[in-house]
Amino acid sequence: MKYAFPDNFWWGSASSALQTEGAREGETTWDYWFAREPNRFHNGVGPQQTSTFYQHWKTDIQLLKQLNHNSFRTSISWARLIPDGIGEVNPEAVDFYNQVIDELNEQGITPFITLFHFDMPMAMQEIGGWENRDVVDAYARYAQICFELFGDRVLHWFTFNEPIVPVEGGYLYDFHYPNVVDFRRAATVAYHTVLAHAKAVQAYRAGHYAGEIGIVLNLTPSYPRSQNPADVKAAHIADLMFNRSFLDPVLRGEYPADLVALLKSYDQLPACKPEDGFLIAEGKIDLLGVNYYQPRRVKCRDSAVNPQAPFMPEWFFDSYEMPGRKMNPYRGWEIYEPGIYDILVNLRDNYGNPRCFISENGMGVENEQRFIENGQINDQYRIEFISEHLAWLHKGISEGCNCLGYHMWTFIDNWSWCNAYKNRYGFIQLDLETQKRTIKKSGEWFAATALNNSFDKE
Ligand code: BGP
Repeated sequence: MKYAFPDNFWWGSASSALQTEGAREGETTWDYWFAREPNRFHNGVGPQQTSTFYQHWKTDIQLLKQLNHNSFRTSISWARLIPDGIGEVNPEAVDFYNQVIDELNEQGITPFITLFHFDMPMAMQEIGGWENRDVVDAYARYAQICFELFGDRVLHWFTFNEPIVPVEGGYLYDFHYPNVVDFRRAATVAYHTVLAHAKAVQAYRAGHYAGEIGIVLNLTPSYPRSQNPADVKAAHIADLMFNRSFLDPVLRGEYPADLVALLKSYDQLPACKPEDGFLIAEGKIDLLGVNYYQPRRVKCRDSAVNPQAPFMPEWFFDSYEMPGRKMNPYRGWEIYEPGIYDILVNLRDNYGNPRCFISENGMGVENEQRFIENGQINDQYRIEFISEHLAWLHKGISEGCNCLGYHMWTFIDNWSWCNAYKNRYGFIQLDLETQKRTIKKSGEWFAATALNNSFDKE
């Protein structure tokens, strides 16, 4: 069967500043944490060892062109642009981002720009990070500076990439700095992130810039083990906590009432100001980026909660390992292609069918060198992964879902948070020693699909 996509469908990939650019003047929480606990990072490889986009941006954009990208998302590094988070703008950073943006546009690759992709400037973390409302204001200033500097040529802005991840990693589950385990502080961080998002949207509207503004959320559809009411309730609470805590404010302009009631009953609500509600209502977006990697399967808890243990989302559900599930063993994530369709249908039916696109989808694989044939990685598994997700996405579009594009994670193999270079995601293989780039089979497949705006599959 031929899967054809609508005209002007966005074909591309995503990356982020910290994972690709390399050394910069302003320190982030990642540099700070790595200097103190390198053992937390796979093979002790830290955020300095990247794919050196700062040096190779021009030839890398040539490679994007070779992959027939018509769009590409990366982020601006707040710490590079404003090293102390709040003070002077670094003119070298302005030059760098201007060159990248101009070159992308010149090559016919529409730049999609994220303002914050997990990379908190250390100077901002030192005053409390997202727990401090002053950081919300500093972020809003940074966003406004970006709109002023680049808003004439960047027409698709994203305030945050996966804002729940720094909440989970930094304040619940110990995989980002500052390694706090405290739900109320996590809720405060999440809440302030929503306020920061809304302030940036407000500034964007006030400036009457030419483009549109949105956010990128990692949506994990919550599937209950069964239709038993206890399992259904468990899935509903997981959905409230992990999806709707951001999805509802940015699309509906308010939090789900049952999430607020639940957190209130456990005394976990962050401190709110009366005017916050108006601000959040103004944070509604034009475009939603959806990152989809894995579903979340849950069941009701089998055991009682230990009342001495810290309050956690898992007080309300257990994770459920569905027999026969397909796994990506390297990352430990389930692969469930229909999830992409379920997300789009949920957006269509419950959120007014917003303009959206798949902003990340991907498969990290360890030791890909074993698949080298005639000097090229033959990553047939990745081609299957993409085409099966695209088939479900296509079904969603044919049923009226407003999905405008598909971006893969990622372009060139890049540094990943605590996993460093363990799992490779790229269309292009990176030789860490030489920095040589070699297009994988999946890159060729994607280039052909983007060119034809379609692909064939049984
Ligand atoms: C997303 C992030 C990316 C990227 C990707 C792959 O959550 O937006 O930055 O890293 O996941 O995940 P990982 O690198 O953890 O394997």
